[in-house]
Amino acid sequence: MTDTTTTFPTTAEITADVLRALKATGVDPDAVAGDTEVRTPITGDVIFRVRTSTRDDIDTAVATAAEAFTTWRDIPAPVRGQLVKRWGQLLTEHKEDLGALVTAEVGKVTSEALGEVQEMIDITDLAVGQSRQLYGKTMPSERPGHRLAETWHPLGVVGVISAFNFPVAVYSWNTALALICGNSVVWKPAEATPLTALATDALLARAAEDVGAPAGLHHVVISDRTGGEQLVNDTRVALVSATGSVRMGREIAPQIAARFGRALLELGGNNGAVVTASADLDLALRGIVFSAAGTAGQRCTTLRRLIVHADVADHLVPRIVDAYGTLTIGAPTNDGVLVGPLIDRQSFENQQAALAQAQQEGGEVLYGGDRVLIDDAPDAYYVQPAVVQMPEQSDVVQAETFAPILYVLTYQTLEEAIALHNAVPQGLSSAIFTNDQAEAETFLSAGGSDCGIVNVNIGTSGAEIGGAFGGEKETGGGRESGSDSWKTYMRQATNTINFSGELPLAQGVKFL
Ligand code: UN1
Repeated sequence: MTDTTTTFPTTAEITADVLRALKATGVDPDAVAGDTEVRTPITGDVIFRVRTSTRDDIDTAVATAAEAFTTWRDIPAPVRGQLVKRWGQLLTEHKEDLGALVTAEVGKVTSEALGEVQEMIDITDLAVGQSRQLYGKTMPSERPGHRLAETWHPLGVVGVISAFNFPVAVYSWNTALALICGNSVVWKPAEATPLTALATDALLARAAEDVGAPAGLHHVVISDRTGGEQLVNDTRVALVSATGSVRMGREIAPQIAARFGRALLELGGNNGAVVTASADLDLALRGIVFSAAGTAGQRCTTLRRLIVHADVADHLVPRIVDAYGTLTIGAPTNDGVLVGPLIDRQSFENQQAALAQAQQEGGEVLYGGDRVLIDDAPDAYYVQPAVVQMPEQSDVVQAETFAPILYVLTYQTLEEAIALHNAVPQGLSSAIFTNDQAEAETFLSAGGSDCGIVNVNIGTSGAEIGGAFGGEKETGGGRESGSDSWKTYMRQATNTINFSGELPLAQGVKFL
């Protein structure tokens, strides 16, 4: 339903709040002003004009980062952790400022915007601890008086290309770990979110100053795709960590491979949840609605495919439709609103095209899909999240449409459900709702879900930072955030140390 209880913010009010948040985080708006329009999806209007980086600016950023790396790599990792610790403190202090910028540029509802900043704070905590745990193994040597070990060293300059939908959290996953591992970072944020990026970088700059970190360790470059391409093709950028579409991944992966650079790709998701006949449907309902309609369907972990047992579909699906009817759609700054705007008109058009295609392929729209026109904001794109019953797997279900559409498919056997679930090209996140341990374990097993994230009795979105985040198949195979993702930002060296005074050769080889 449309939010009619509160007044809609004006573009002038949003702009004033953005300027306030920029200043509070240490960004001088005049110093970053330029010609490129920044719009808020809340009203669709321009809130700022930002200066974009030139080719030379980006070249200088990489050169300076490469130079800073040569100092930073020799600073002990736990001391490097102090930079990230200070950054985390500043992020905590400025949680609301950054949250306001996320809401203004992305249109996330306040609670989700603050959640995104919390995710940044969480990863800084993890990275500080990790800075004392860059473990290498020691292995027994086959030769007497020898020791085998491994050491982990930083890579150099890490290029981070981030997407609009998580404008700062995913960047922070990369940067917090890259920095404690001894790398420097050049960041190309999404075109839609330069201001959130500038504020985040300003807080990192302050942290660097406070702890006396070397200058030039981190840079943000404001650019369109050409800036990203420049980082991708710069041989000084040792690792490119890129979040975006499969199409982008297909373009950049071969370019990075051609120069033997490293890539960490987090591309599309087309996430599914299986609901079995044994599931707690109350719990499933809440998990499904948050994952499918939350963030207006614009998470890479958004639930897009519901695979429900035929025996419970008639109990569950009407309840999802009813719950969708209660979701308040409107200005993300207003209390009680759960569904904010889509990022732009193109997203809306993509949603409409997918719904039309779904209907051509035999789908029936059970709920939503209409634009919610707001009188005060004719250039903003608010939509009702849609639920579409599909007769079977079809082309539209195979594609990720970055808007809130939940396709519903039914099944009879768990084997059939798993086959349906895995029959898409993407492999990011997945879930099963069940109270049957054997069903859960089957979904978690090697022959179960083929995704990088496999959940039980929880939706597909909203992962914690402690686990590794990423996916298989067209999702690109990268892993970010927790667990041992830190290794992606380092290179491994194997050491054989001989203290025997002899020179026995391995494998019993005799020579000289
Ligand atoms: C993304 O959409 O790119 O698991 C990241 C989640 C969030 C991160 C999403 N913690 O939904």
